[in-house]
Amino acid sequence: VHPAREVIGVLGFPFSKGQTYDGTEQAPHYLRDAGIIKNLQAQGNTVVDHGDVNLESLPVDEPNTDIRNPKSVGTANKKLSDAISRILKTNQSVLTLGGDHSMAIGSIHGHAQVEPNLVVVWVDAHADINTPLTSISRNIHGMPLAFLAKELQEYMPDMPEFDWCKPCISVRDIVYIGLRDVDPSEKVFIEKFGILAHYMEDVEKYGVKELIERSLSQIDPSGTRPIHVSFDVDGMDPALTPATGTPVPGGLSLKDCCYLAEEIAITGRLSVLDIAEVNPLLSSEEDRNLTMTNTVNVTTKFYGNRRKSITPPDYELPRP
Ligand code: 4U7
Ligand code: MN
Ligand code: MN
Ligand code: MN
Repeated sequence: VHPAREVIGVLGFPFSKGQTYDGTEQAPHYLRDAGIIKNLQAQGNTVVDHGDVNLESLPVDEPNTDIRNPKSVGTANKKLSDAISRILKTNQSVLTLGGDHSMAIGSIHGHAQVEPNLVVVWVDAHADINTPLTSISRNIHGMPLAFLAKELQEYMPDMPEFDWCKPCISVRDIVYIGLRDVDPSEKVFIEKFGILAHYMEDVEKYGVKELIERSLSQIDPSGTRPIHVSFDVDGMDPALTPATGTPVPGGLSLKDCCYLAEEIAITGRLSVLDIAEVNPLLSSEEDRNLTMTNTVNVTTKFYGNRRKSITPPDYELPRP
């Protein structure tokens, strides 16, 4: 069994060029402001804040490239990959605060350099497995898994900006939860490769309890492999996380997400968690606060906070 990574290293990735809206680059700031680190500490975790990945001097992309912003997305994610590997090598786990979901390219790549045996739990309304040739939007946040999965490479055009990114996972290492807006091309990949995919319909049909149990045992029957959770907040219902760029109605409830996160925490094998697609600039202040509150709440559940309540190790009952 993998040695537990007891200290949480928090790393911000203030980036938005994987899609077209400004705002996700400010999410790390808003999530820290909403108390994400204080909450983790209050429940007894040791947390080290590594600040944000420095993205000040990224190359500037030409406007009419085949896909949007290949240079800046490629360069930023290389930096993220290196930073994640560096932190994991000090035996901390990593909580990556994105950033749009193109961040999974760097995050999973960096993780795989240290933990080549990782499995990926992808919580999202979307499958994010378009290639530059199948994508309608041309936005790289809809493509990260195509960059990462070995089996997809024969469908990938040559992309010099991503030469550093060697495919490092198999389609067999991925399980999706929460899908409800999958493009035809993505559906073909899922079926062709038999990728484990749990759609919202399945959450309804089997309930979150059975689905999580099944997901974890399907992807890793031995229950020994390091877990990478890539959590796109649009996997949650937009009533809970309205401040996001591509909301899709009918998503995971707060209860679903808490249960999922609690079960992942219980495995003791979470080594990287991405929080992606929070966009503080796309909603009213009220909806922004709601999004931060719910995102922070679920995040703490991944690190041992329980709805049945926990007592910090140093708590002492007062005596008169
Ligand atoms: B996200 C989409 F076409 N599939 O490729 C695309 F519907 O990280 C959406 O999950 C991608 O939020 C959404 O642009 C990316 C679209
Ligand atoms: Mn999504
Ligand atoms: Mn996504
Ligand atoms: Mn999105």
